[in-house]
Amino acid sequence: MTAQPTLDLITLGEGMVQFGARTRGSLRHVRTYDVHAAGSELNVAIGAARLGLRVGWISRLGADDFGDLLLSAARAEGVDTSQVVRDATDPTGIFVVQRGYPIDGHSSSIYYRAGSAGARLSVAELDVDYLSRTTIIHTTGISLAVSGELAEAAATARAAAAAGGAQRSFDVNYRAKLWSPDEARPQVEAALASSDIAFCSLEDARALWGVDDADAALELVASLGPDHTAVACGRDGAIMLGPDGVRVRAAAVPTQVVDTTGAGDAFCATVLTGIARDWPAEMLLQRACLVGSIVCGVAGDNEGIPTLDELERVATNRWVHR
Ligand code: KDG
Repeated sequence: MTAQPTLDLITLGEGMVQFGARTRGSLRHVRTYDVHAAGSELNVAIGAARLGLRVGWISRLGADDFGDLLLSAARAEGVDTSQVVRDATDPTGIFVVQRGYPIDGHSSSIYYRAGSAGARLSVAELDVDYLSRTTIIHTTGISLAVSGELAEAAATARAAAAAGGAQRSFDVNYRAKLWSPDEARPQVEAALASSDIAFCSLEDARALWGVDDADAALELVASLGPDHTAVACGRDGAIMLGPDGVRVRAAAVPTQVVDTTGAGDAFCATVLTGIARDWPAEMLLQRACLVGSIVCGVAGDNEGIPTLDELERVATNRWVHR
């Protein structure tokens, strides 16, 4: 007998605490920080849960206060954390966001994640039965870059979920601070080739394949095999190709940008929610761009992701201000 899926989505990857500088400028001179729960795959888990999916997050955290912070953040959103392992030895990873310096309008992430608990997720810690009970599994290129152990765990988890009938989702999420384009390209291409749903920002396509045009990026990624391919282009919106071969486009929603970190994850969370809930393609992409832009207007990676009810009220002009 085939077990019925009990989750709509599982994400797997390292959670991190973000220290976001409150002021612009070099970190040498920053004295105050806001603290946020972050990490790409945790952001996607939180976002999709807020949008109404049943979500599980697989990860490893230090047995420290920052690990408690991330666990509480996931649980507060209703994300199932039964598969999060605590590590008594290694710490939870953190990163610091420097703003508007030295390039106006741009943030830089400074990682303190070497030797973190999250990098040590091993195949032996995966529960195959849990993995076989989801409709979608989502991982990113960050896990491929962080450690061989985490990369292997991600690949094994994807295969186990697929064996149970899940769709495999992958976001390229290229991080130049973690590996070079030449190191990343073959691994990213292999992951895309074994994915049903693929995400690649135009920025990532430029870094990995030197592609400058959104349609060319979409065609390149789609040619590797996924049924659904989405390319997010920041202020220029997004395009998506579905299994029916139809290409849809959506414009970005102008916003006063506070912090773009996490916008790509919010976009992914919305697309995955739309796929899980069978939203029509155009509506799905418009909603994903809208959520991405709302997140850009709020500090933190995932705090700006709306609930499904909020999203619908904004998208259909039914938001009541007072
Ligand atoms: O997408 C946002 C992430 O980049 C951030 O939360 C930190 O996971 C992170 C990473 O590895 O860059």
